[in-house]
Amino acid sequence: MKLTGVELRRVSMPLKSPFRTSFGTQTAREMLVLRAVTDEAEGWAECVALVDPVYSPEYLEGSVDVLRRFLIPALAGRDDLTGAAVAPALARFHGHAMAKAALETAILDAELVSLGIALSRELGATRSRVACGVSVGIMDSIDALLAAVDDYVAQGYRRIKLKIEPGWDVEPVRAVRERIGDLDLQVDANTAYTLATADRLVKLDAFDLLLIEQPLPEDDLLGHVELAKRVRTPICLDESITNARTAAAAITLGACQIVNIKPGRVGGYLESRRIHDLCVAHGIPVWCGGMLETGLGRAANVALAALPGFVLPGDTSASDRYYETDITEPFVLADGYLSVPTGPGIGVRPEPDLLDAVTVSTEWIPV
Ligand code: OSB
Ligand code: MG
Repeated sequence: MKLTGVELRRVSMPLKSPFRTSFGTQTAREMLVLRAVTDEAEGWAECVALVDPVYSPEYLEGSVDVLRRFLIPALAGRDDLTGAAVAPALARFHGHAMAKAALETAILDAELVSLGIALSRELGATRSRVACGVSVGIMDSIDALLAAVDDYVAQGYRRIKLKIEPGWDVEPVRAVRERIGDLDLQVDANTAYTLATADRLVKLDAFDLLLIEQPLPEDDLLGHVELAKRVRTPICLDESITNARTAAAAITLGACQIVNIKPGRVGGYLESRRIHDLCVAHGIPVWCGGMLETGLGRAANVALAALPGFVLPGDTSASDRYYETDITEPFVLADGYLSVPTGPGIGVRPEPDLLDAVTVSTEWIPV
């Protein structure tokens, strides 16, 4: 396969409701959509970097720059391009996992479309549908939180994840646990705690949570080892797990008992599969994280979440959790599950009119 060029689109999609985490509030999802044009087929992907570098060091305009200036040009002049060849070709550039993941996914999609193979099959999926959870943001009041949770429970979500930060933790978790009975419940701190404020996390042991996600800063693996001795609730890492090597280190040190695999954060679906395989070998449960994806990223995440080691429900919510109108055929929850796409590649395509309606700017990068 030979790459002709990549179209980068900046897209802005209003969120149905503001999403507040310990690092900020999002009211719209602005992201990049990539269309890779090859001599065989076109491939699509989204880059999940946020506008500001507040979740990880990457940010949208940084992704545009590194794609245009370094990553896309590194794929020029080869006629044997495959999805698997992308990461080695980009390896000399440090960081920028989300930009690399988007480029790899778009090329892999083009390759699999040309071969007529579904991404789920290529990755080794063993299920045709995946159980879904929902990530619920920090709210202005417990009443508002309970109303949102009631609504998600009524829609059939199989587990609830609450965003927490110091001051929004024990009380909301207690209130939601009382409200939902024994439905699976977990929390995500997005690095908002330190060992000094960890007493609040010890109190969460009373609420039978599945896990506490990323309580401490991303580079504080030893802090998580220490915290794991103080809390009974299993610790799950998100931000800290940047590739299979850091996953192996975290597991070996005892910094986590569960891993969130988020394809953008780790550089793509092929690295995600390596982390999955490593975790299965160590008996570590995994689940698929999310970055408020459109239908493009959701399709690929659902394919990944269908691998056998994904034993916990993911943040793979239905399109209407996020958007009034998705840019693909919407993903619809059925009995708390989403179906794994069966078409070739990621299995979905943007609807041209819907994509155009949310496109802010378009740039063609020839190679
Ligand atoms: O930490 O998992 C996170 C969204 C944006 C950035 C980071 C995170 C999240 C979520 C939402 O929790 C997951 C989703 O529903 O896509
Ligand atoms: Mg998280």
